[in-house]
Amino acid sequence: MTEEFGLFIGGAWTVPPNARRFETINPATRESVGSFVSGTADDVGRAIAAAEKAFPDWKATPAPKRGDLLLEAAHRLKERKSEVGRLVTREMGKVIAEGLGDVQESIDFIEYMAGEGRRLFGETVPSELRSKFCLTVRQPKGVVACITPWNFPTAIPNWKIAAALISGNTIVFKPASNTARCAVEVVRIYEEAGVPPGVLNLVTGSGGVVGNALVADPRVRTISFTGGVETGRDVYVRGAQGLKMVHLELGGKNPVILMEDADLGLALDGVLFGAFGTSGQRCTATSRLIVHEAVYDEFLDRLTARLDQFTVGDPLDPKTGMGPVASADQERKILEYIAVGKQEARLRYGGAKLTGGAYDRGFFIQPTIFETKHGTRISKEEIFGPVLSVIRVGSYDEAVRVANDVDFGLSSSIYTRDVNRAFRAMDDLEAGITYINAPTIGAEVQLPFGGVKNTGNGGREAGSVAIEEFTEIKTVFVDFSSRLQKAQIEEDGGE
Ligand code: TXE
Repeated sequence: MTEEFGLFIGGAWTVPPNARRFETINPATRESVGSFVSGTADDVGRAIAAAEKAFPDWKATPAPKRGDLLLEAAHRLKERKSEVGRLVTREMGKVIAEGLGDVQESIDFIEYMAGEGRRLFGETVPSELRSKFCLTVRQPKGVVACITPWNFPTAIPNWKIAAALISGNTIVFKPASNTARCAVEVVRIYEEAGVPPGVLNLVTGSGGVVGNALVADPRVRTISFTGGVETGRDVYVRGAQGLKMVHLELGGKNPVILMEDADLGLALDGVLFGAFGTSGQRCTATSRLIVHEAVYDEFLDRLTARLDQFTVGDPLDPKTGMGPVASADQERKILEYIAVGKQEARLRYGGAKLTGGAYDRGFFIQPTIFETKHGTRISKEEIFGPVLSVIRVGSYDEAVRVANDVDFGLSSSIYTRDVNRAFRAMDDLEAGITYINAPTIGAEVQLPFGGVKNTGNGGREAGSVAIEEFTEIKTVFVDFSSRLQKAQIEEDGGE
């Protein structure tokens, strides 16, 4: 019997009359995980109204007290880490070590943001006039919408929710439909921690209905969105009609550059983890390997030999290297790209859906490597699956040219022992994140996360800057001279 879940509006789990439902499934087995309400525009309206009602009191709650609530949430999540980590793996398909990592990232970020409650720094700035004091304070924006994808089903929602809450906003949270059960658990943690009614609301349902209603409603001032480029662009354009702040975290086509002087053993571990961790379904996944010709053949031989040892299968088994991809849609899209790759490039490894036995129940694809020239579709478009494009280059300059010649700029990496070259790469790579001698994945919550070009529109999540997305800066002038003083205008009226 599939467990049924409602919407969380105004502090209560509710099921609207005549609600339509959808189910999520385990992508390794197709077993049902839970049944959820397909929210309507009406439900979104009620959630926004609840958030609006809760806002004044939450705004007035001292930020350190808001921080206490976050600490309590982090504490509860810590106690339930293994249970929630297993749920992430069951509903999304990433291997259990990564499912637990997803939850740990949530815990780390919630704790980090709790501390922000005792900072939320403004500035004091000198005035050009006597007896005048100038400062800035941060204020919340009001009702914010958090729209999230399925690839980090607890971490990405928590990146948004914890930053929005500590800043004093109230929230309507709309998760990706195929990880709705994880979203329920995220909300329950805050509920158990004592979040006041209406401060955090959850409306499950489709992007077309729930997402659109959130974007269209004038009461929502800020939209924080992580997902695909096309959806993000659409949300941005429609949000602009209402002059909303729209914060976007979109795709990547992240390169590892491997120079001739690199530690190849180190790079081997990094590329395997970067390309095939989470079945390649991370926005920072290593999807291009740009290799100097001097080490090209040796490295590829070693890489494919390592893949022969790699197990694809049950993500709950700790020995499994790679689980299924997240959904039937993901499987179809990735297999389409593999078919394109077979036309335009040389298939070096994998390249097929895994079938037979337990594989037939889920969405399993072989780790896949193509050798390709730069410029093919598979070398430039985001595939979001376990597919690595390898490109041969003759020099550092060529490697950087190739690395930068894509529409995205999220993460990047170079393996080299030459310190000068490493520092040059920090400057030269067009990306929001550059790793030296480490793969393109591995964000830490205390550092900003985001990218350039089509990866977003300039904002950053995580780190101390996470609150910028969710706060307005108010400038305050205090004139204690007891007379009218005029900035920029001479006292005697002269020039
Ligand atoms: O994302 P979508 P999907 C990429 C990746 C993937 C593709 C599609 O390439 O294959 O995007 O994934 C909600 N108004 N990334 O379908 O559609 C939707 O319900 C408002 C990269 O999951 O962008 C979900 O909650 N919201 C990315 C969220 O938007 C709408 C991570 C994201 O859905 C909406 C995930 C609308 N009109 C996917 N339509 C990364 N790089 O991290 C949908 N949504």
